[in-house]
Amino acid sequence: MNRRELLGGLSLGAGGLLLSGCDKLNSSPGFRNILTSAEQLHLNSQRMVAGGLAREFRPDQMSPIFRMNGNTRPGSVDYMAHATSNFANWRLVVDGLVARPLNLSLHDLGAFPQRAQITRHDCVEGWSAIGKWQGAMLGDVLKAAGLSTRAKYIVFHCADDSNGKPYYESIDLYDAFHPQTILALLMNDRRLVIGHGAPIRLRVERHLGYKHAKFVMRIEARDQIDNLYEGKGGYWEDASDYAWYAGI
Ligand SMILES: Nc1nc2c(c(=O)[nH]1)N[C@H]1C(S)=C(S)[C@@H](COP(=O)(O)O)O[C@H]1N2
Ligand SMILES: [Mo]
Repeated sequence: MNRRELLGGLSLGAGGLLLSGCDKLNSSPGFRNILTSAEQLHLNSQRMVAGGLAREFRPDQMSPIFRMNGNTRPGSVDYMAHATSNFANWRLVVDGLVARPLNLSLHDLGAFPQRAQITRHDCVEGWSAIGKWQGAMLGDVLKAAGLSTRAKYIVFHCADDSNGKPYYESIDLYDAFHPQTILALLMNDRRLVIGHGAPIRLRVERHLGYKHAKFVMRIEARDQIDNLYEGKGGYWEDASDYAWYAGI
């Protein structure tokens, strides 16, 4: 599929922030349920900060070593087959509340405008690292799929699981259309290695490490997340009461 076919004649903006949609989201009952009142305050104050962009660093500030953390190699037969064939037949599914569900190859994702950013990753376990990430802006992919006005959350379904529970994460539309929210294909100018989430991983800057879903296989647009798995919006949110809005 070339880019023109993919976008179906849509005009893509610059991936601008959905500032006007934000108030609407914050006041909807489903949205409030998922946040504690402290998280809601944190979300509001962080988003009022000018521009709302995460700090970007210079190439000479990149960490010489970037740890791998959490799951570093999904064990499913399906994923292992993709890894063996270097992800040639891998497809990203984009579905749920969209007008045009998509099946995107790595080549298709590479045909979207690419954004590169050097940012700091902060893990709750107490380590940070600065790395360079490049990939398609999630907002552009969602526009290509014709995101429904009913969608409130974007869910990332991953290839790995822990203790039989699939890894997943979710974000709201503000973060989904944030210009620094990308589906990273490259890390430090190379194809993502398996340990860091090959073939693609989410970068949702200004959030803690666990929100940056690795091994993303499917992106689903939903109007609710409290009816998914254990209802907290992510693997760690369900497992350990980690905050859903993990802003930093
Ligand atoms: N699919 C998946 N994504 C994941 C994890 C995981 O175990 N599985 N771990 C998270 C955590 S806690 C962190 S800190 C980062 C680690 O990313 P890295 O391995 O590239 O350092 O990935 C996050 N995304
Ligand atoms: Mo982490």
